[in-house]
Amino acid sequence: MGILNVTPDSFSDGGRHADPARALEAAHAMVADGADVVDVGGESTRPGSSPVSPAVEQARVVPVIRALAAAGLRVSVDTRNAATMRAALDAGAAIVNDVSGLTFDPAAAALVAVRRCPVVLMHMRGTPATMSSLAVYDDVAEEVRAELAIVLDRALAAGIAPEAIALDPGIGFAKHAAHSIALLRDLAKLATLGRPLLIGVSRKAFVGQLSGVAEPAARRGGSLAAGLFAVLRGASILRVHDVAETVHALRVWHNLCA
Ligand code: HH2
Repeated sequence: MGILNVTPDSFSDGGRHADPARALEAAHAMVADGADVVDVGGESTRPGSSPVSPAVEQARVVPVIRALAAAGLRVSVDTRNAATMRAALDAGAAIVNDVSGLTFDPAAAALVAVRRCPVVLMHMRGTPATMSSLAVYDDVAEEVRAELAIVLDRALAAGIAPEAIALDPGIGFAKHAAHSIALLRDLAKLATLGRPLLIGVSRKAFVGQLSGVAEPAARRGGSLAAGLFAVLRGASILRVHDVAETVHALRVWHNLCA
């Protein structure tokens, strides 16, 4: 899954794809490089970020999604807002990716159930503005597993088919670096929930901390190492900025493992 943030303020690629023509070019390049899905987001959810209105979010993502879908690309929409999910699906998005696990907007779960689209349910606590203060765990893998199980049950109760759901522990969301590291080491615990796991480690703070690289865009090597480690521990989908490098690394990895 290639990341396409159509935002002015995302933590590593903010402002790069604000112009729709550049966004389309970047998305086509990701697919040519081997991405199966392009994840389009119009709201930064980095720690401490402020929310944008669904209207602003839609003005950013809908034209881009419409153009990408018309060109035959498989698009997911990265949003917490049901109105944006609806507008994105109407514009041709195929997948919903919600960092709140369909808990932020009370209308979201029913919408996804009715539209029968695949959905990524991610774990977080609070909102991007409050989540850092909620990163308190005794056993992070156990607690994230238990909280994701509740999110999964709610989605199933809303009528979403189990086979439409992928789960994501939310690396960096209400997790300090030590929590993200412990979660990746213990990813097998989340696999017991019985759904495919999506992991987003790309350029995140713990990668910077472990590699000693402060600038997010320069964390490519560390991101590749963390992504391969996540696959080794059971991840099925990697959400990444650097598609070509990730695809090359995965090809070498799979061939060596074969
Ligand atoms: N991470 C980000 C955004 N959306 N969705 C899923 N499922 N998993 C993630 O780990 C995830 C996500 C944050 O990264 P990014 O989009 O690069 O930055 P920003 O939120 O600043 O736009």
